[in-house]
Formats: sequence, structure tokens, C-alpha cells
Amino acid sequence: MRVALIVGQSNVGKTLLMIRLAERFGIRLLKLESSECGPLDRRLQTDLRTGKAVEVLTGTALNQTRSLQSVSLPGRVRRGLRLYRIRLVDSVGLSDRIHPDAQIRKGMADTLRELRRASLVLHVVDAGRVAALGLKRGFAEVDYQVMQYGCASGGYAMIVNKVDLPGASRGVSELRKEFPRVRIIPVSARTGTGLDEVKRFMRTGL
Ligand SMILES: Nc1nc2c(ncn2[C@@H]2O[C@H](COP(=O)(O)OP(=O)(O)OP(=O)(O)O)[C@@H](O)[C@H]2O)c(=O)[nH]1
Ligand SMILES: [Mg+2]
Repeated sequence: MRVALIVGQSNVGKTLLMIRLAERFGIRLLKLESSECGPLDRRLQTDLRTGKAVEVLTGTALNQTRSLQSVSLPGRVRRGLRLYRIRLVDSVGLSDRIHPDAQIRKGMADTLRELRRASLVLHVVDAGRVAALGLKRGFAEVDYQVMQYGCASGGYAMIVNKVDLPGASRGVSELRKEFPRVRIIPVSARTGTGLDEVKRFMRTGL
């Protein structure tokens, strides 16, 4: 089993990306595994149709996702002589500041632990935010850290999401100019643009 971790700031579209990617792998019913935060740290499995998942798991509230949640993808990827399954993991939005909510702080810590385990890092950045706020404010310190860690360990792609928004292409250009050696994949989890390229990367980038 190899972990493909979807990681980034809150509200950049990580959860919608997980659902839309699962659909690209042919999944219509998500068998979603999540770690329930609490004293027992139990694992829960929920079956959700992808349409319903978009309704209940995504939204504009900050830190809507409060713990790791994942789905196992069908098929296997060959690396050398071995075949691996991929588990696609959606994570808790990271931020530069210390969050006041203890459950979210724990979720962020779990996310960082998962980052160390991940074979593939899908680092999601909001193109609209970078276009509107500029690199300094749209691409946080924590984004630099995720990018540096991911690039050093291999299997890293910056997934620049929300390219359907007006002006977002300016955000993509700024990121390309600033990080010319980084693999950047512009996508829209909303319209589906670029998702086939992410899928190809997941098949070849392990
Ligand atoms: N226009 C546009 N909106 C998007 C896109 N992807 C996600 N969104 C919207 O952005 C908002 C946040 O999406 P989520 O998938 O919940 O974001 P997240 O990164 O999981 O957020 P947290 O769980 O809070 O960390 C939702 O209202 C989505 O509909 C996109 O490609 N284009
Ligand atoms: Mg989420």
C-alpha cells in the first residue's frame, strides 16, 4: 500500500479534489475511512455516493475537514517487480498559526505525520488566492515547507486548483515563474480540468 496525500491550506479544495479523483479512478461509492478524533482514536468507515460526499464533506467554512479521511483506489501500480495499491488520503488544512481548536491541532499533527509516510504528495494551492493576494500572502510559509519537504523526498506535485476562477491563470503564471523546477499541474476540481494529468502523475510518480 502506498499513500498519496492531498495536503495544503484550508479551503483550497483538497476534499473536492479527493472526491473527483476517486471518480476518475471509477469510484462512485466512496468507502471512506476516517480517524475519529477522541480518546479512543477509532477508525470509522462510511459509505457515501460521490455526489452526497460533495454535499456533506466540502464547503467554504475553514477547516471543514477535521481529521484524516481516505479512500483505497482500485487497481495496482507497478514499481519494478512489485505491485502496489494506492490509498488516497485527504487531510486537515494547514496554517502558519497555532489553531485554537485542539481537535484541529491534532488533525494538523496527524497530517504532518502522514506527510512523512506519503509516497506521493499532492500539494494543493488555490490559484485564485495567489492571483488575488500575491505570492507573499497567497502562498503561506507552511506551503514553502510542504513543497521543500515534498521535493526533497520525491513524488511531489503542486496541484494548482480553481483555475476556473477569473484571473486564476495569473496565479498559475506567478507560481511557475517563482518555482520553475517544480512539477506544477493546473486543475479545477470543480470542472475536471487537469485531473487526467494528476491521475497520470499518480500512476507514474510513485
Ligand atoms: N471555483 C472553484 N471552487 C472550488 C474548486 N475546488 C473546490 N472549490 C470550492 O472551494 C471550497 C472549499 O473546498 P473543499 O474541498 O472543502 O476545501 P478543503 O481544502 O478540503 O478545505 P478544508 O477541509 O476546510 O481544509 C468549496 O466551496 C468548493 O466547492 C475549484 O476547482 N473551483
Ligand atoms: Mg476538506
